[in-house]
Amino acid sequence: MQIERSAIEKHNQSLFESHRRRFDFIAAAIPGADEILKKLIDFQVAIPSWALGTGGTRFGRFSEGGEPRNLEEKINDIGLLHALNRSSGAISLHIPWDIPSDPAAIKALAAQHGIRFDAMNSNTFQDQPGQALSYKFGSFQHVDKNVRRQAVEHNIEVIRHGVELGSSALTVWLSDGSCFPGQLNFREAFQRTLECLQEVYSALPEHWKVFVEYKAYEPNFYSTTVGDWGQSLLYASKLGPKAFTLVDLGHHLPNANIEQIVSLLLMEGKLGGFHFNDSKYGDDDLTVGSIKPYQLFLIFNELVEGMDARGMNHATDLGWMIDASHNVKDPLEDLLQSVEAIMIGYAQALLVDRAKLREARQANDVTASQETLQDAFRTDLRPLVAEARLRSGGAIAPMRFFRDEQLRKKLIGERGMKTTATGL
Ligand SMILES: [Mn+2]
Repeated sequence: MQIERSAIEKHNQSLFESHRRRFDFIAAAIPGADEILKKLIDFQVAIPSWALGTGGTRFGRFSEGGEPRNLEEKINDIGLLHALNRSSGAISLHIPWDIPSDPAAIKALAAQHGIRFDAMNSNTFQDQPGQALSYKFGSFQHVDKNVRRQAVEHNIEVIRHGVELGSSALTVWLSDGSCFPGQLNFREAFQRTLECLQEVYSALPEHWKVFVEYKAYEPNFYSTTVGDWGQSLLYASKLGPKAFTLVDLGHHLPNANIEQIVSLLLMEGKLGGFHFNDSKYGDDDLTVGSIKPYQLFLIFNELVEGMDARGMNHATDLGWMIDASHNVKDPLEDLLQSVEAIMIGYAQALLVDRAKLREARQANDVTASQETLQDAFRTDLRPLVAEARLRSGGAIAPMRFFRDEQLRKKLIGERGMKTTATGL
């Protein structure tokens, strides 16, 4: 399904007057609105290929209907998001759920939608049909070197797929760990994992990066072999300059100070990418900004400050991805909400008065420091985000467009009610 340009224009015309009033008001009230707009227009968030279908839990899965049945349809769905918000111009592919049968055709289709290929994701946390050896007791940490070899070869195959598509990064998330005390020798598990990562690292093409994603627990519940940012940083440091830590917001123990983690990783030049989502308890994979929008803002605040301190390009120097699962919402609506929340958090961080904050900190004025941050966080920048969309050809109100045009109903008409996207 292609969205007609004229439909977006009609939508924008109908909302233009009220949008203009709101935008003019905020643009006059804040400093540097034009600079913020430029940065918002450049900022793109990759949509993961596994997030376009309805997610589920081990208790059940309730399909929305009209889900993409193959990689082509997934790219078309991201094309639809990108046409509306102009901020979803990238896809993060999962192998083997989304192996392109014809890479050139897939690349051309993505290009038609203005979508590039962000980090590739390998999978050694599941056994695939026909797979020789099982990952039940881990992959890179496994005591059997043949299992480790199989896992390394899979990752190298993922790199090959990525090269064909023009990607330039590999994300490795391992479910390796142990469920019970005594099951693993921690040191030996670490060493085996490091050796496998080194083999994958040496297979990286020039200009490629590898992101080592950590997770505190699940599916292993006693120990995880890449369990936190310290362990990830240890691997990334031992691997070399192409290796970085990837932060998934849902992969921490409760109440972890993620903004501080981000700040220090950036300081060390070892923050590679992000998986955005939100959570109440654990790796809940909820809509970005739905539970803790202030935390999201504080993270962006450190990102902006830390990237500026290193002279980094906000849009291109880190991998920005969503990693979420949509159990009770329409996946496309959920993704529209997530991207919107990311853009708002980013815009608010750009608004922080850095000079004032520095001054307050130097004076040990804790109250003024908090006020400075909250001034930005409590400013409604939605009209600015909408203006960035408008200027880059998107819709003023993507969610409204999605509903008014009954896009899900149209997708169900095209694809049917009983469809299942590949993935978990
Ligand atoms: Mn993740």
